[in-house]
Amino acid sequence: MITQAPLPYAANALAPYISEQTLSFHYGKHHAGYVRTVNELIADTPLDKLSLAQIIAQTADDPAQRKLYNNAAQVYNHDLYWKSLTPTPTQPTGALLQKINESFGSMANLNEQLMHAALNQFGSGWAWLVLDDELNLKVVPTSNALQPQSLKHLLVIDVWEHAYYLDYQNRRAEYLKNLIEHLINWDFATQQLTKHTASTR
Ligand code: MN3
Repeated sequence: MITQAPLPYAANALAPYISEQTLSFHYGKHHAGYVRTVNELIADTPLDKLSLAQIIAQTADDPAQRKLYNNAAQVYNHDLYWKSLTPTPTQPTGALLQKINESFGSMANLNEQLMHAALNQFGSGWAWLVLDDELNLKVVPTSNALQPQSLKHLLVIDVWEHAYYLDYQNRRAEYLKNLIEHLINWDFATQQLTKHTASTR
């Protein structure tokens, strides 16, 4: 059995950029629904003893387990999305800022790539900041529940309509601009960078 990680802030903490209503539905209905479906699918099977990461790894390449993979990946993706946001403004500094400048040339270029990947994702999906095999930062879009090949995730942006439709209707660009300018948790991205670079030594 898996459990839903708590929201790292109050449901009204990201307003006015993401409303309490959006966050309540998103966490309490959408995210919770994925958790419930995973638990229904693994109940009374050997998978019930595994962690969420193990369930994702074991089902990723198995077409017969597509429904379980999709729901399990969505549980992980949302956990990462909540942690990728914060009501307290942060800026990249130190090793992260250096890495951003090496990989993208500037913060402005990174933000532009995040915007481009998220805005141009056709239909539902995610825009990720990850470390590639050479430990360069990369922006990667994925469709629906899919995760990037790299498991070294720094942060992720939800571009499913349920993430913004109550607040912005069809204006995905406005949601993304507000999120990128005001809500990204660069301190969390720094923690992730430290974790992922330490584990390869
Ligand atoms: Mn979502």
